[in-house]
Amino acid sequence: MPKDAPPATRYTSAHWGVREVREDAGGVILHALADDPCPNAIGLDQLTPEVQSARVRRPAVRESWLRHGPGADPEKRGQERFVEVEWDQALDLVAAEIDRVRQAHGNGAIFGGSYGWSSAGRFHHAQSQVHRFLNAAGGYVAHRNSYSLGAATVILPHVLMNMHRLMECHTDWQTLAEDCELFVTFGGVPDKNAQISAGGVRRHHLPRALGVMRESGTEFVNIGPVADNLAPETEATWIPVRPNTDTAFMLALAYVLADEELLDRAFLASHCVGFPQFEAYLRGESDACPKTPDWAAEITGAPAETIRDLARRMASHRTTVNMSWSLQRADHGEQPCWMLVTLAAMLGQIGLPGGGLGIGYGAENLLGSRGRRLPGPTLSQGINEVSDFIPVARIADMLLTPGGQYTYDGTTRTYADIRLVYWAGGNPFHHHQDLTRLRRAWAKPETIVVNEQYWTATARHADIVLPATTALEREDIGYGTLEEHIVWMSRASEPLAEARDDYAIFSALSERLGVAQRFTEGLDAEGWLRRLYDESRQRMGGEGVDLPEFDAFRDQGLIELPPGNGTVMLEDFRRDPEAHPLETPSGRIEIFSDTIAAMGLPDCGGHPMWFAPREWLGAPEAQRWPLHMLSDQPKGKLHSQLDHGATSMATKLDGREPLWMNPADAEARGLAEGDVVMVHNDRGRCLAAAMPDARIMAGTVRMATGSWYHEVDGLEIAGNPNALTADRGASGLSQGAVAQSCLVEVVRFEETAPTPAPWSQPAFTSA
Ligand SMILES: Nc1nc2c(c(=O)[nH]1)N[C@H]1C(S)=C(S)[C@@H](COP(=O)(O)OP(=O)(O)OC[C@H]3O[C@@H](n4cnc5c(=O)[nH]c(N)nc54)[C@H](O)[C@@H]3O)O[C@H]1N2
Ligand SMILES: Nc1nc2c(c(=O)[nH]1)N[C@H]1C(S)=C(S)[C@@H](COP(=O)(O)OP(=O)(O)OC[C@H]3O[C@@H](n4cnc5c(=O)[nH]c(N)nc54)[C@H](O)[C@@H]3O)O[C@H]1N2
Ligand SMILES: [Mo]
Repeated sequence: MPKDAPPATRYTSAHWGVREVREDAGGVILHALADDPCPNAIGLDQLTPEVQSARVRRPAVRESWLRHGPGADPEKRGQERFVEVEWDQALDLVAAEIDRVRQAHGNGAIFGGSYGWSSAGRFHHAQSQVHRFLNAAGGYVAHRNSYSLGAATVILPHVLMNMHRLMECHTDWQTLAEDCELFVTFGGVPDKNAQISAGGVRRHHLPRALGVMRESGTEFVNIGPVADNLAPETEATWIPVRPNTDTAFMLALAYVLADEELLDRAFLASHCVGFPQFEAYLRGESDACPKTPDWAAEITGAPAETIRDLARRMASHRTTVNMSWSLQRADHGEQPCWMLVTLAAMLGQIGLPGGGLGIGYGAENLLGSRGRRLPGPTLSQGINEVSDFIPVARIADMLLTPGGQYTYDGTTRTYADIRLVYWAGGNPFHHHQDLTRLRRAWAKPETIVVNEQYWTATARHADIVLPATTALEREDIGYGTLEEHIVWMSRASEPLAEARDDYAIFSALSERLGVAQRFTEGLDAEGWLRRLYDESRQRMGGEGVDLPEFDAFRDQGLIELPPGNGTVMLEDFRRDPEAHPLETPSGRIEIFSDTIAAMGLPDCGGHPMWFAPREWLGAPEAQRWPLHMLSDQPKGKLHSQLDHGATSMATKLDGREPLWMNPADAEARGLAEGDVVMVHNDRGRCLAAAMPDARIMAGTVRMATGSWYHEVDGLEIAGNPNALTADRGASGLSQGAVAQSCLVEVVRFEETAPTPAPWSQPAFTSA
């Protein structure tokens, strides 16, 4: 570098964006990248005193646990005081407890599933770190799948393809702008959600990509209970339908295609299996119920004529059909995925530019990106000697019913008897459904250890809390699939108080457990960063992408990776299904699946079907709980992260989460904007601020997830929708989470509303 060159720009990265790190007299300031077409402000507030004030500063142990040992007064978790202790004492306690449990009960009594998004860096990724550590220590009960895609991940490999591969092969935005005439989406294309990609976003594509599509002539139709999830630039037509009834709507579209012979029978014969069985169901030959538009109108609330017109338009245009991931986070969540694939197959445009399907355009920035799929850096988690796992959202069932049986993807499984839970990089008291039930389940294990940066509800409900550094306090490598960059994440600030890297914490524990070599392989953090980078550099070299050497990379900071040439989903398969078969048993799209039919499940059959959700506006319970509550992803943050920062707080009313509702529903309850309301059902009660808005259909209310759970005498006061949601599996196939199937009632809160204050330090006492 020449002597007078200005210092190189420094960067950091988070799931919501790559940031420039600048320093002035006032300290470190984070900036969005100047050439990001749709920058956001998430996390720019991370170093503010409000945010830092909720940090875990020192290792802490719950008072009873410290005095009386494992299993002491577990029902007091979340209410008791903590005692701050020295690092050595905390590490000794955790190591001894892991050792006790594995000696007495085996590693199969340790739940290390530890779901959560953690931070963006590829090395200091807490979930990978805790899994690698527990593997080194003999293994743990793991989790499968995600809260994001619980049902889709299980159904799609049977009928189309693996969900991860599907995410990466979505037809890109530019191709859609060139070739898509009609974009029909169930659940919008929410630009609030595309702010995120796992690993970090370099350039945010929405809503510009949608604007370009519109300018190029694409017409948009948005089907679903809310209209504000598709950018105004699209000038979309909104067809309101009741929550969780999309499958019925799609079935009726399919009925019209079949009835008016608007379907592509040649494609169904050459590229699919099982259409005849499905057609018999569609026409009502197998169940005496033809899935006509009139039938669907009753269920969805959309006029039959609207459905008929749309089906005809879809058949006569180059059409992409899309659904948001939220549709499958519901009772029978497999069905909308399977039905969407079936509908696209009937239109016969799969594999054509601008035609076919999308599962989750808008859910993350990477969907529709032109980035190339490249071998980025990954930390190996090692080998788990315990083969046991749960579908991720079955955690409370497992803790409450050890030895209990359940079905999953064609197998019958038994819940383990868990004595120790270790969590790092996730917030179950944000992400799990029915938090009152989770609290009961959480009182079962003898010990709960949590590594956290902040005093979240999960940290407060632990026995031992170890303070973790944030991504800003360590060096790392940022990389996200299809994001077109790899970035050296500089240390922007020193670790707060006594916080340590998860890697340092697990290194110290592995030392105490005699497995240091297996965990660290003799490397410090920098050694690992060099290794991960060098491995990725070599693999990228094999793909014709030349990366600089490690030291040059570190100096340079941000490296652009070459974009791809555009993608058309399943182009090869369309051209030659023999040469490019799918990974399904038949190699074709399975509209009927022998595999699934053979499972004999009451709640998922051999082809897509309409099953009434267990909770929805058509259920008898809707007499008592007349509003369907959707709980979607928050605009001003990622999940619960930085809930107390200025960007997130700006989305609230007086520190309370808004509850969006139709003006007619508000008026019927005498509510005006900002009124404090109580949202309630048999499972729980929580406070929110009324927000009347005509872009949500009558009968539906919507509240974002992410407010830190703050419960006072059975009332959640910050506005966490998981105080109300139901904790049950989507079906016996996937056992996915069903956050979006939830009935509630809303009333004005007549008492003085307590001020939410979950973002503070817990009560401490001395030993
Ligand atoms: N009702 C309802 N509930 C939902 C959903 C919904 O639609 N409706 N959506 C679901 C979905 S899709 C998801 S993915 C989940 C998300 O749920 P989570 O992924 O659990 O949510 P986060 O808030 O991102 O939790 C990450 C936690 O890790 C901590 N953390 C970050 N970096 C580090 C680190 O380096 N080390 C350590 N030790 N900790 C760190 C953060 O402080 C934070 O507490 O929520 C689910 N819950
Ligand atoms: N800013 C931000 N972005 C995020 C996240 C975040 O926390 N913050 N989380 C990320 C994660 S982990 C995930 S998994 C994705 C999730 O992506 P999605 O699951 O797609 O996101 P949601 O916001 O839950 O829902 C999308 C839209 O679907 C609507 N909807 C809900 N139920 C129904 C229904 O039954 N029918 C129809 N037609 N529409 C329905 C919702 O009201 C919402 O407008 O988002 C990612 N993006
Ligand atoms: Mo997710």
